[in-house]
Amino acid sequence: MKLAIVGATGLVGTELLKVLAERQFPLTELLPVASAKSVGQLVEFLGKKFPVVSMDDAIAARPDIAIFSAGGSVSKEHAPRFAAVGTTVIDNSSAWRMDPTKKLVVPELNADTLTADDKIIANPNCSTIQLVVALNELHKAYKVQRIVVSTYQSVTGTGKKAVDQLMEERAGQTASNPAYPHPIDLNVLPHIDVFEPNGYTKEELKMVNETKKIMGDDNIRVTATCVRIPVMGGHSEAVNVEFEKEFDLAEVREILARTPGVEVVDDPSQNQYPMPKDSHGKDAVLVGRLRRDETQPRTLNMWVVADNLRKGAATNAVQIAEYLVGKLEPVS
Ligand code: 11C
Repeated sequence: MKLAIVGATGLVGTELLKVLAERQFPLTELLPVASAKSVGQLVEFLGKKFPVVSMDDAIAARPDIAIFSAGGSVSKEHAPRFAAVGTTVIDNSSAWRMDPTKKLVVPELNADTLTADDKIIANPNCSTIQLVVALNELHKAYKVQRIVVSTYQSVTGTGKKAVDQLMEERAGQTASNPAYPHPIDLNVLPHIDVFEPNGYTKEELKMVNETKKIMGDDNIRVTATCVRIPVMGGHSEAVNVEFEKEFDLAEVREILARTPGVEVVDDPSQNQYPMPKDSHGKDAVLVGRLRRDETQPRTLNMWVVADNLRKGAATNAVQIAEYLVGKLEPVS
């Protein structure tokens, strides 16, 4: 596989290189792509140095797969250019997710819908991915009717500028180039992405719409409040989920214990529950604090944590690429 990484020098791009190396992805050639000012800079992969190339040079090289993590406008402009030369694009931005002609893929749920004709494949938002991985097998058993989710999201979801803001504020300085409209250290911002006319943020609407698309059920009702917290890596979610069928809590634990991509961490007697610091570098979605919502029937409360740069972005994209290995015709 000849592979291009668009946005190779960003936080997700760097994590992508780590995940590809760890999982021994069958690479024959690596084409790191970044903005014009980074062209020629060297990117290290498995002990070797690879020069960053321009978008045009990467397209001319006709890679088999291009993984994009460079924002929506870059994807909108350049993903179709890769697709036109036969490259399969796996896109981490929100550009194509709700396009009805594009698949929105979390491999544990729906990789089997992919065909060699899918030339632009959308990778969901990080906070959606961990939610649907946790709910997938429970949905099969009890059918999800309604989800109320509140998120506690790490600054790494915003990118390097936000990481710098947090670190500068923590060092007692005023951030030189802040990512947020308010301080983030010692603070909590109920504001992720831009506000829409209905009062929700785009991040909240992503959780609503992407969840229904990935789970293949428009009848699932989802409402979300997305919040940024001063945490360095790992998104957390308080999830209240109402099912159509009655459930048994012990059975819920058993189902989660065998759900692909999930690790149950739930022993309150030992203060064991998922925490973002324990998710770092892991691909699993950690689930705990399992308990009934005692205010209404057939409703479960749980706490879901994942490394947003891994399963929320890089690992999910690499899993999609792995699924495609052996299924794509070589491009050149
Ligand atoms: C965050 N979830 O934590 C966002 C980052 O639509 O891919 C990813 C944004 C997206 O800020």
